[in-house]
Amino acid sequence: MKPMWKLAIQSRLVPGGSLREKHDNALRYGFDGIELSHFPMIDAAEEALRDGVPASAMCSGHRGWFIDPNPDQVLACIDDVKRLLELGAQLDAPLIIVPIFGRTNALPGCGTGRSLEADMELWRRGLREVTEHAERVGGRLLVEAINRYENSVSVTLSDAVEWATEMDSPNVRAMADVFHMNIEEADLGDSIRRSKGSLAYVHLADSQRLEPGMGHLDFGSVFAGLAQIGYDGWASMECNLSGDAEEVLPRSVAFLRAQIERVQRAVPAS
Ligand code: LER
Ligand code: MN
Repeated sequence: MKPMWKLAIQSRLVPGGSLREKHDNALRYGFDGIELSHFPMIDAAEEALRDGVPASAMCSGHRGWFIDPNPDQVLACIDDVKRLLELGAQLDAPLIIVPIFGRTNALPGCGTGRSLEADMELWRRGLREVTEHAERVGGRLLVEAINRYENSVSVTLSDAVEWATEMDSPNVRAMADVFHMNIEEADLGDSIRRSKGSLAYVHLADSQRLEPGMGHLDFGSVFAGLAQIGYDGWASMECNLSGDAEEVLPRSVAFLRAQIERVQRAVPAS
């Protein structure tokens, strides 16, 4: 039976001195591709283009944040995101974005220094600006939801879907990260089913953010949800590794493929 989803892994997790070597090692471990996860991302995207290395997506890696406490860093973020959209259009790889990483109202003294309303308005303005650029250059954006301890603006999958939907653009979609969902969602499969129409990418990790197979996350529920909405995109491992990549990555990809096969047998795709 044809596998429903392509499995990727973040490039930082794969041994290799170049993206080409990382890509080839990832395929040898059983993955279908790599997601770029570098800082600065612009350098990695340029290397991928130069060496003809395909990428499933680019994960942030720009300067600053859309709601950075420092206004200069907000401008730097938008500049880099625009450049990454141009490179992503040539690579055919979407750019994963979040409002900010590591600033949250859920922990004392960790906010941005603005009100939640002001943060939301700044994010809305930035997202609108980069959406218009994406449309001009043919790039794609994925709005990710990350848990309450990492930001306060795009926390649940329905938040990410709402932000993406508000942009009303074929170039902007939502993405799910099951590690964050395991903290924020009551039912992983249900939340995925409700994201139908907007969901365009998935990050995979186990409950403690080690590689899938090492924790108690309900991958059966995740994959059943994806099957039920007829998802046919990438699912990419973003996690920490419990041991040597050569040993743990082939084991984890085999675990994922077994889970997917089980769901594929049980749930007819819609
Ligand atoms: C951060 O926790 C995360 O999940 C990344 O994908 C954010 O870009
Ligand atoms: Mn993620």
